[in-house]
Amino acid sequence: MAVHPTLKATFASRAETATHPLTKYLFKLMDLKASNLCLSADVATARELLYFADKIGPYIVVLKTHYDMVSGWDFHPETGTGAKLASLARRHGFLIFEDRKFGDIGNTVELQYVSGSARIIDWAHIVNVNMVPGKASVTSLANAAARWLERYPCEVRTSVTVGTPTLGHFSDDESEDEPDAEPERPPVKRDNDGRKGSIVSVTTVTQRYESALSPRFNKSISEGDEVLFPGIDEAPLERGLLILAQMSSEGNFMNKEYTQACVEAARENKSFVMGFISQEALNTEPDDAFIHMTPGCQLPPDDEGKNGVLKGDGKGQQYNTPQKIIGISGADIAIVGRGILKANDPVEEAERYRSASWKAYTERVR
Ligand code: 5BU
Repeated sequence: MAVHPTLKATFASRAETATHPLTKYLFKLMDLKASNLCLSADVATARELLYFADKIGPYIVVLKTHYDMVSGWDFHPETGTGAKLASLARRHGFLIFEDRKFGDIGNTVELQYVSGSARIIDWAHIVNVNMVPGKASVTSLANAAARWLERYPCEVRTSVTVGTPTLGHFSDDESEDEPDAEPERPPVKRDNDGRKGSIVSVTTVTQRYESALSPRFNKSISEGDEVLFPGIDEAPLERGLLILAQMSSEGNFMNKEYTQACVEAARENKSFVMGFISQEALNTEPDDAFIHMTPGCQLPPDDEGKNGVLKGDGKGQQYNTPQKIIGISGADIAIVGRGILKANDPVEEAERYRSASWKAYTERVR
């Protein structure tokens, strides 16, 4: 079979032709940072997650999270863990990919994506879907992201209070909608003639529009706001999806038909789907320009056996080298977790993985 043109194209040229704004941005980032490495930040605490995001940030283009394995995750939309990660992402130039593997009916995945405590869509540029429930899970996530983006310039915040009104409820002063403002004295309502009236109980629904410049959108954490990597702009607001087309685990049930259905769903939703989590490149039609990220990646300690298959983790995970994943199977980004996190010097190891993955890419496109 003829080699697909994306396998020989540089990341810079793929940035030029990409139609998805986030894919375009990611290819630019890869070219600029000379990195096609994703850190899978599978750590137990939010403190470690932020530590690794900061230390390894300069070497990667994507930081992959599993927010539900992290204890101490702070869900505060403005100052919490997601907001802090988003700030580090801007500072070091990487995208956040929450490996949530949504896998339910459309209505449920939409809600899991945009609401709940985590509000994943607010801080994760990229998420992925396990397409077992069918194509509707993809279109529903796409619709949810489109609605989120439409509302982005002005978010309506609704607060409902039930009970005895406070002084603020009778005030004309707009600033009274400070949520935490304490009443100075007990509420007393006066009739038109100035006599004291009875204290009433009311339900108040307050809606206010919050500007896109609000800290909710992660722009107010000042310590992380400086851009350290020259030439990197703010990431576009558009969100992106990766379809889980193939898995790295031994004996998984994702067969050829399933993988092909994933490719079809991607082609049908190009404005939202950036590409795949897969074990090989899946671009086959001339128009296909999807990005591929591959987990199950480790390097032998001494760089030997580059093309060989490595020992698994004893829990079903199988590993291949960056050379095999990028150079032979045609993926674009290697996803590495424990290979970096468990090393004696994770920063040095991240550089070793970056360098090996980049070398495999440059040799592929040569
Ligand atoms: P490791 O420590 O490099 O084995 O971590 C791999 C990560 O990638 C981990 O977070 C997995 O949940 C994730 N992963 C995977 O290993 N294989 C897959 O097919 C998919 C995700 Br999809």
